[in-house]
Amino acid sequence: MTELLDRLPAPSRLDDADLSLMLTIRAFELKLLDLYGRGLLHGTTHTCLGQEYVPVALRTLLDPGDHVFSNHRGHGHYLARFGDAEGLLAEIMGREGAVCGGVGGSQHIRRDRYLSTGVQGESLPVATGVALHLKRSEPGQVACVHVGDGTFGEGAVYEALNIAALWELPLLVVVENNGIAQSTPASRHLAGSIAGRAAAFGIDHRLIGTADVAEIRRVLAPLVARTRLGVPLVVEFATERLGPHSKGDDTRPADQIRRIHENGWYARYARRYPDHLDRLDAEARAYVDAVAADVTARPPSRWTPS
Ligand SMILES: Cc1ncc(C[n+]2csc(CCOP(=O)(O)OP(=O)(O)O)c2C)c(N)n1
Repeated sequence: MTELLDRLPAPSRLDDADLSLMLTIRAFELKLLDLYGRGLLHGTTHTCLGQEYVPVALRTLLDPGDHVFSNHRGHGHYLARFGDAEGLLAEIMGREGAVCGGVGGSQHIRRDRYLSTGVQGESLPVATGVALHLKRSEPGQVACVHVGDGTFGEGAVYEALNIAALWELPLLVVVENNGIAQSTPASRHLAGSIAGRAAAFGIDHRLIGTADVAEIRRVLAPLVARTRLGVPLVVEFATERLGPHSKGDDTRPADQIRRIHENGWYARYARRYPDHLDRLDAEARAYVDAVAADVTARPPSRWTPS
């Protein structure tokens, strides 16, 4: 996968809003690991370091009437949808202002048409049901669901794909294939391919091997427009997980991680547009520092079951 990314041409220049969002997501995730390291966070968390561009690229292809189903690695999905770093950090830290009163934490967030879950494979059937509802009641809207390559081993995924194809549902399945599931490389858990599995249900599949946001949008725009008409789609991003699975549990050799760093969107962009990256990165980090200082000082969140 690294080799695939390595052969790509230099990225095209991002507009400020996209780059700023990608850098804010990265700064947010780095801040979480820092807070954990200092004993200020509890439970677990899974960062999307390296994969930030996926929800940012999709952002302009989705509209507020679409549903987004996220997974355990969902902070970037949330921030790309709402841009609400305060509410998310407060949720993760269990502080006042938390999106879900602090009971959802890192992995279980519901807001408007956004839902995340830490249960692998749970979201596909739920998103399929919502896609059926959308087809009947709000034609033109899609249900977009993010899953990892490891989650493609869950049986529920196939029941959902079967129904989505059979009933021609507006379901957009985004597979963030980072080549590893916790500590198991895809070569050890995935027989065949994601493309082959989609094909088995007659579902169209696209492999995205670039982190270039403009290029991703160019390729996906017509396909997402078609999904809105009831043609389900599996989009597989050949991506890389830069950080550990959760906090300190990276089983990969150091030189592999170094290569992922060097080939990732951040390093590529920094080499091509150093001034643009430095300016917006400094702003993103300062913003996240301020959010963290503010949220850390807040009292615990309260939640009353209704
Ligand atoms: C039903 C279920 N089984 C196991 C787990 C534990 N678990 C959490 S993340 C994960 C690996 C997921 O891998 P993948 O889908 O490739 O996503 P990635 O972590 O690479 O983003 C596992 C096994 C879980 N959360 N839910």
